[in-house]
Amino acid sequence: MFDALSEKLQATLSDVRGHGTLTEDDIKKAMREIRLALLEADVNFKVVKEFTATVRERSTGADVIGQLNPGQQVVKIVNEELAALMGGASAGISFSPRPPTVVLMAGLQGSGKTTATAKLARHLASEHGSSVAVAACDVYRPAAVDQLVKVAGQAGATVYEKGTDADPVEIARWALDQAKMDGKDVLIVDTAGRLHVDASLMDELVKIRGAVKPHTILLVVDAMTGQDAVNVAQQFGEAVAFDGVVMTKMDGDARGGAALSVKAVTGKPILFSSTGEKLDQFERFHPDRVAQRILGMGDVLSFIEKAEQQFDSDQAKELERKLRKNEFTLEDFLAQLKQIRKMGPLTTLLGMIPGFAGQQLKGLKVDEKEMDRIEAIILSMTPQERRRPELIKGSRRLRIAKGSGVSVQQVNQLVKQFAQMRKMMKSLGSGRMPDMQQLMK
Ligand SMILES: Nc1nc2c(ncn2[C@@H]2O[C@H](COP(=O)(O)OP(=O)(O)O)[C@@H](O)[C@H]2O)c(=O)[nH]1
Ligand SMILES: [Mg+2]
Repeated sequence: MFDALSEKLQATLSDVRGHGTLTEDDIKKAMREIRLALLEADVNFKVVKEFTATVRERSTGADVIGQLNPGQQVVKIVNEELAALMGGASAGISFSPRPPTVVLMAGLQGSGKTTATAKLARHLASEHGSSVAVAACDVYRPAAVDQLVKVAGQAGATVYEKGTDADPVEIARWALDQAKMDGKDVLIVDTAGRLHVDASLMDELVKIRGAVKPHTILLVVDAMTGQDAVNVAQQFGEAVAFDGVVMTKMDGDARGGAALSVKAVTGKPILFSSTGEKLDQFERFHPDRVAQRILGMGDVLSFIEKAEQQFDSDQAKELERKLRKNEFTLEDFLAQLKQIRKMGPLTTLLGMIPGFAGQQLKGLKVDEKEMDRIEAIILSMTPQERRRPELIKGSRRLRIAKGSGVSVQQVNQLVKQFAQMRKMMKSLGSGRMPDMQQLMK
């Protein structure tokens, strides 16, 4: 999949990559080609618009950084934004501290729920060593229970079923009790779909959800249905909030529009992808790897990464020297701020650190607007003022405030905080960065 998109993006970017400088026209042309490629891949048009706007904004003014030319930076930006579009860092299902962890599978008829239930069971058993049971709650089609018994059996999972005469909500509740008694780590609840999202489907799901209190609700959607899959996901999300998507039949989808749009439209990432009917054709979805595969520039991207690391470590050494000698200026501070922001929203970054679950991060919001303001204030200073903030007095303050659209008090505050920070760093006498959170209070 992604073949056509991949080919077009690669052509555009290898064109751009050779450029030592990029004019506005070069960028415009590249963005036009990227927009077309994404639209042809059946990506939601609003998503395309936002994507190209972000890439354009980040690419404009791309400068030579270290060994990287502007064209290479555009490649890097497209790569990063593609990954971000699909959800950034890869996420898995969340396990309950008190087993069994319950996973509820939802989706339309034929989307691949039953198959994905068995595949997920197999995946969790082999990757996490979990003992897995599945519950057969699709009682509307006689063959549905048999199908689950067969595939889940192949996957080595225990199947809890009561045929097709029992009530699905009762089956779910009973299966949870069984799973507890049997000491299962995970219970995956397979449910019935409908041809369309309708009230009775949602009603049943809500009841099953109430009965088993799932830790994760996975929405199974068929990639081959393109934007329909995205619309279905949106409708589902409005009725029954889900945590992540299982994108199935990726093997039959040449374009990739659903995979590229669903996160942006629903806010929920793809957690797993299914690429065939066989049990092992199922894997965790890694947006960054998929983005790299689409761009097909493994070597270029790893060169870019290395050049950047080199640049970062050169910068870090210089910074350390300055800190030791107390030569750290507002200009350096601005460069640091930019460096950090370049890596993406701070909360996302923190979220990638192992051990930081999404929950714990909620109280820890870094105010991006505040960072914008600090940047604006520093940018409104003359280079001399940035180097010697003690010059900033009287009319200079007013000029800076006006230039950056803030109050004189806010300029004062920044200058004061910076002075404190410098003092603090001097006493530390090491290359350690001060606590940004403290600084921004
Ligand atoms: N090619 C392909 N077929 C799939 C994939 N996932 C499911 N299927 C097939 O799609 C059909 C419907 O799947 P099923 O699990 O019964 O869907 P459900 O109605 O949502 O439970 C079956 O024939 C599956 O073998 C996939 O990733 N690739
Ligand atoms: Mg089924």
